[in-house]
Amino acid sequence: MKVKDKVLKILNENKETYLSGEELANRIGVSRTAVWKAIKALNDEGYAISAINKLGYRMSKGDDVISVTGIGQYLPTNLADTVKIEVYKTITSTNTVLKQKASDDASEWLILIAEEQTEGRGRMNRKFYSPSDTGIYMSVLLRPDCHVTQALFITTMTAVAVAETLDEIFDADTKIKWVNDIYYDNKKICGILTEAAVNVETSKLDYAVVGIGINVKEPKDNFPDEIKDIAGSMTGLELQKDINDNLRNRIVAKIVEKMYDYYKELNNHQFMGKYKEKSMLIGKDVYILTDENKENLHVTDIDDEAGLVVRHDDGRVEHLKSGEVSVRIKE
Ligand code: BT5
Repeated sequence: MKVKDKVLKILNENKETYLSGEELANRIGVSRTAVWKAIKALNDEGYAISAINKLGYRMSKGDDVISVTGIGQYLPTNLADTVKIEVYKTITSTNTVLKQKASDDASEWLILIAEEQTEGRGRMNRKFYSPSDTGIYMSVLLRPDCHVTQALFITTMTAVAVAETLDEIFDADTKIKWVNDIYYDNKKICGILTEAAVNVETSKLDYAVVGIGINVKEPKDNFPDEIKDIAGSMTGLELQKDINDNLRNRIVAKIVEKMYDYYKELNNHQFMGKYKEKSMLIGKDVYILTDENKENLHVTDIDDEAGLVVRHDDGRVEHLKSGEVSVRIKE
């Protein structure tokens, strides 16, 4: 562990308490200058560590800055050597930048995370609103040995990992809306965008970049008008349950841990059982967004290819493919 990590750990364990530079130095076994440098580096990462002459250093309760060090403290030790994380204060789009790094031969499990995106994207170049300090915008680089037709399962395994993480941390019951959205309290709180490069000779994936955008807290300026009716956040729950401390670092670490586990099931899709259990659509009446007549379709299942199985009013059964259609629940 680096000095910086050790300082952060001790301050985290002693929130609201001043610890002198000398005490920190003695506990870690380094010089006071090394402690001072570590504090400076942490402040540069965005931690608000207060320093008062004669009293020392203190971390306030409720600190929630995304940082490599902060995430590292919650990642299982077996992942420490595999996962490489980079955190940015602001970025165009973690997916865009990671795709560039992937083309430049970056290794699997490189993860980019940003506090803010200026060009956050959804599918088909739709905008993903990514304001600073309240969300998590992250992209994970994977290099699975799988056929391009299996790429959709990267999205579904990620949806399960994110939904379960939020459920565990917030003690909530989130729902997965086929195929790439996560809802809480009937509002979209997360979207997933998987982009892949294919080797044309083998039809296998060269890489996949999985982008995850989560509205953890309500944006400071609220959601823009065009999405205010559909977008939501986990706001309130973190305060109610007093879990704001390191909240986003914990969420990121748990998502990565779960993704790592589900990734082992990428070829046998075992996680699809959980995907179905958390489905928001199974059992509901929906219509296809582009259908002017809004024909009533009853969702009966999600099939082995992650298609949505729907029954028309005349009894006909159809398997809808994601990417081709978007559906809405009938009110
Ligand atoms: C998505 O697309 O929801 C995928 C979003 C993926 C975002 C992540 S963030 C990290 C990485 N870097 C990126 O640039 N992207 C990924 P889609 O299903 O097409 O939904 C887009 C629609 O969601 C928009 O047209 C809006 O209606 C709505 N929307 C936009 N911003 C939102 C937000 N913050 N929360 C909820 N809904 C939003």
